[in-house]
Amino acid sequence: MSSSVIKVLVLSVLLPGCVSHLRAQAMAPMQKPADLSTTLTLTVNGRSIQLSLAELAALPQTSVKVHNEHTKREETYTGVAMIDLLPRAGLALNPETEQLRYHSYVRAQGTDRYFVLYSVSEMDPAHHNAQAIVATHVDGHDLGQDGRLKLVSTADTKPARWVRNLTSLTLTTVN
Ligand SMILES: Nc1nc2c(c(=O)[nH]1)N[C@H]1C(S)=C(S)[C@@H](COP(=O)(O)O)O[C@H]1N2
Ligand SMILES: [Mo]
Repeated sequence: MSSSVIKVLVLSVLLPGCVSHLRAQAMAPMQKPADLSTTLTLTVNGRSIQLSLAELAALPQTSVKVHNEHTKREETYTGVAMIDLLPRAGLALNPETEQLRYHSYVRAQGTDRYFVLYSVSEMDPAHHNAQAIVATHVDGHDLGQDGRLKLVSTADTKPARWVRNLTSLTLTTVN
């Protein structure tokens, strides 16, 4: 047998294996668990504070009942309302800041850098028929695989703006 025929034979045996191996890797990437969020960095127009889990637990707690469209289950999340966190970073909720709040949005990011946006108005039950909370518990227990902190909101029809392992909330005012 010529060497080129042998090469073709060897390749025809090896290649399909390599290709199917690569395809399997592409279809089922190794799921490394996300880093746990253990503090929340809250930034309002450049001014940052850090809140530990203990500090969050000491703040007034809010519970929301939501339908999880993925699990098709009703879930009750408990934690701190996002709107209640803003005064802690220097943004008082008073008539003087009302216009500024209408012009502001919050970028909520997880440890895996997944992020979503909320306008401040839609996290304020005084303006919008919904709540957005930084949850630490679901149905009376910790959040399990979702981490220590999870952003959950009540008005969305899909959980895409719920952020697991929430690590930062960054408010920006648009001029
Ligand atoms: N940190 C983080 N949160 C995330 C995501 C993500 O990739 N990272 N995906 C979002 C999307 S697109 C959806 S649909 C839901 C999925 O949540 P589940 O896998 O718990 O159903 O989580 C959201 N929160
Ligand atoms: Mo999603």
